[in-house]
Amino acid sequence: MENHITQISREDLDDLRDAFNKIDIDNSGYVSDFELQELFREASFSLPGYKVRQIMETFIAGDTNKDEKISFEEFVGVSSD
Ligand SMILES: [Ca+2]
Ligand SMILES: [Ca+2]
Repeated sequence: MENHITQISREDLDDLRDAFNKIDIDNSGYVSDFELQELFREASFSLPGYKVRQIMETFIAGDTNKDEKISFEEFVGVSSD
């Protein structure tokens, strides 16, 4: 688990960092509730409801330290499954 992040290539990590920064609207370094809701609102235009719920559940499960926000490390864990 500690080494999780190093198994991802440098390029993938840059892509993930870009994606994370887009979701992290207020640049707090965490994706919090309202930012996730914003993401899912946008996703629901192009994805069916069950798919959006699936992603939401993945994100909620990815909050491994249960502080109700997703750090970049947690985001990488979710995205590389
Ligand atoms: Ca944020
Ligand atoms: Ca967390």
